[in-house]
Amino acid sequence: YSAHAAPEVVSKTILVKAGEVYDGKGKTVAADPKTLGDGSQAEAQKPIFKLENGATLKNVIIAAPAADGVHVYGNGTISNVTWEDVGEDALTLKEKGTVNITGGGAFHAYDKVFQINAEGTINIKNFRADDIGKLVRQLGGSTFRVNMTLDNSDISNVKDSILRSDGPNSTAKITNTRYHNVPQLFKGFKSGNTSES
Ligand code: DGU
Ligand code: CA
Ligand code: CA
Ligand code: CA
Repeated sequence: YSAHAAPEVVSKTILVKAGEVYDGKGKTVAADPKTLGDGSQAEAQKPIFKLENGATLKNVIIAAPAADGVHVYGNGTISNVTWEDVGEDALTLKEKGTVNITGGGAFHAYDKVFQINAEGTINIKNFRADDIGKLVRQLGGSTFRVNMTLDNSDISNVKDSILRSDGPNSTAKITNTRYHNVPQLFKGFKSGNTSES
């Protein structure tokens, strides 16, 4: 059950060009499983949205199947985007940059919500996440620096941890956030590189 109209089915990745804004005005989209992916844990699915450097994605609900979600190349702004049922993952940073995520939420992520595959910063604010493996994961075994912040959010029913990295120089900061059924806030960071208040 979901309280919105049938999603608009996206069969080819929507490109949001450098510096441009894609405003969904509250519409719901989903991936065509035949072309983008079925939203399972299979790797190499395609994203519904590809953001070039400096692009903005806002006011969109991503329904199932969500395939590989959103790919960000460089800096990106994500505002009021809700993943109703995260696919392989919800968003991936593919090239060095800063991603600012404000509002919205992510639900039913079997493993990762935000996957960080390049050096950079991810700032998450006013966000809701429920029934997830991890909220942010820096690519396993990578040593580039990633700074993660989470502020004024509500996180529940986490299997692993909220923020996770193996990178010796990566940092994580959580402020003013509520938790329910969260086994660990941080995992894999060097001691002294995390803070919570
Ligand atoms: O162990 O499979 O980073 O989805 C490595 C993982 C990783 C993928 C990938 C992704 O390579 O999860 O962007
Ligand atoms: Ca993956
Ligand atoms: Ca899911
Ligand atoms: Ca992925």
